[in-house]
Amino acid sequence: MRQQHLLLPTLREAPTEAEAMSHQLLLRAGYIRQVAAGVYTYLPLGQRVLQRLAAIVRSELDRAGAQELLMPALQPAELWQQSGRYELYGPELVRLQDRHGREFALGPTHEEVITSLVGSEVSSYRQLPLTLYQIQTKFRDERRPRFGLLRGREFLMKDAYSFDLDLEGLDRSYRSMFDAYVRILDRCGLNYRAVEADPGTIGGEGGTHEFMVLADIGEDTIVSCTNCGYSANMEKAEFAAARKVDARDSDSSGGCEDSVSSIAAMEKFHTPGIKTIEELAVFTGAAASDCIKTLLYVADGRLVAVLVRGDHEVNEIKVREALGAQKLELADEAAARNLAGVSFGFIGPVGLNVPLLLVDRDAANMPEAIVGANEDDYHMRHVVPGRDFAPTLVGEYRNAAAGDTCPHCSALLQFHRGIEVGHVFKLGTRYSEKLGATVLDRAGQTRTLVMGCYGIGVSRLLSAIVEQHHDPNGIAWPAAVAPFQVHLIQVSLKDEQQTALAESLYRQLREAGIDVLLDDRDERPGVKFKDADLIGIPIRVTVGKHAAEGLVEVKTRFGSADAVVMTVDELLLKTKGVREQ
Ligand code: 9G3
Repeated sequence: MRQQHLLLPTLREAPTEAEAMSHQLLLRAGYIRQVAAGVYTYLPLGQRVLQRLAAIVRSELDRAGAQELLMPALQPAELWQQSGRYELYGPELVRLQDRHGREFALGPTHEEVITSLVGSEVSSYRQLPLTLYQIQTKFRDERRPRFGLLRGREFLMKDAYSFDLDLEGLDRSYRSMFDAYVRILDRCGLNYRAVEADPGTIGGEGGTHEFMVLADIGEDTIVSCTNCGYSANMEKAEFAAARKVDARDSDSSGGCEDSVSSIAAMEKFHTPGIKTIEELAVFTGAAASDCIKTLLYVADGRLVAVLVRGDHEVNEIKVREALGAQKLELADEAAARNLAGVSFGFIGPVGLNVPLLLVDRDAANMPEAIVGANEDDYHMRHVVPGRDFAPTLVGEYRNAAAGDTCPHCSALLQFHRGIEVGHVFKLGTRYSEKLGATVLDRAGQTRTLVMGCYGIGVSRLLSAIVEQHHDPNGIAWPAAVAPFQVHLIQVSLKDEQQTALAESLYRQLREAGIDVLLDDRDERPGVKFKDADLIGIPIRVTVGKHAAEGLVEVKTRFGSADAVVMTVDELLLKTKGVREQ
């Protein structure tokens, strides 16, 4: 392609509104433009990368035996009512009416449509296993669209659905998709982890894994073992229980019982305006780990207090599971006032009037603690769990934290930020039951299909790759996904020898099956090279001062190696097979 007539509007300055580096670079390098919050146009270069990604996804899914189809974005509300999800999802589900007043949704995902289809069209076990997929635009009205393509309201997703007769079949289908995802992300040149995840509201019965691209901008925290390969997202991550006796308690001979008698009676003290653990630690000179945080939640309508050590964070998934609750939300400040007559910062467990008091194991094991006094501007010290308040339940209700060790091998856990680009779920029969997807088995018995579902955010993948493949000058695409393989730059349009060589090379490279972008613009060399660095095509070929001798300068976008002067034949040899790696 000739750059002169290519719609490739590069920007000198980083757009101020773009928080993520990938968002800035995709705007600056002319890959995308924003149309509305979380809604983007893919310019020609952006579209080329999306097509490359889609091709990688297709080839690996086809290889795994999945079949491509295309379902509508416009979905009748009835299907969502049948699955029970029309009410379950709030404003995130984009709803609309047709001219007759019939209700529809713009598909945020396609479990309903596909299960209904397979329910009508598949009737025998002989047609199984079956995995179907599509690459299609999805709609989710996110509260906070952010980071460009990383959290959009309209985005491109590959979604796949497997149908099996039994759980063993599901395990095979799941494994085969999992393996395809590994190959896809490897081909995209990504540094990622497949982590154990929580099935969330979609309600999986078996396992679920997330594929997380390691990047600081990522909205998720990944916990992984430094020794054995265990990795999970923060919601799901477990850790080995700490030893019962605290290090500070080294003069006591054993368990809490011995030390309790030596601890003073609890005592209220004045802490004017001190509302956070950080303020409390500064004010008292104690460590955050000497304090206990008390948080109020509403679990399926019931009020619950959850206690964790001051330096720990509550894990709401673990709390929800311990309570067997569907829904868990932080209570609002009015509830705190109502209950204890105090504001949030001064709530504590002593004499607190809640039916359920969940205490994290590490908080329960503290010899003594500083807690809120349930009175504005006061805290209590020398509070002994068990002596001064009685937990309803003690368990693991917190997130893993620095210093925690692996639940399997006890090595130290480490933490990374990650961008979720893929997710595989074992769904079970939840949708097939509701939407009546059954087949007859070998014995002529009716069996409900066992499903899995598998997603890859294709547009998110594009951003995630840029997060991992850039430098201060711009993007540096892995060859397999680059919009072009070679960027051919003619330094001066006035030099006839350069024109002759550039045109002949352009033709020869294309004849060799290589995607070439020819910079034939009448611009200063500095502008051309700056744009080339920004755009990030892997191989840069400059036709300049050596053109008369038939020589070109070749430089790769990544690595610091200097440009190499070579003949056209050497170049043709070098560019052969760059895509295949
Ligand atoms: C909705 C809305 C938002 C949603 C969903 C439904 C996320 C929803 C989970 C999934 C699960 C899998 C197929 C591909 C793999 C992932 N956000 N999820 O179901 F109505 Cl508004 O989409 N779907």
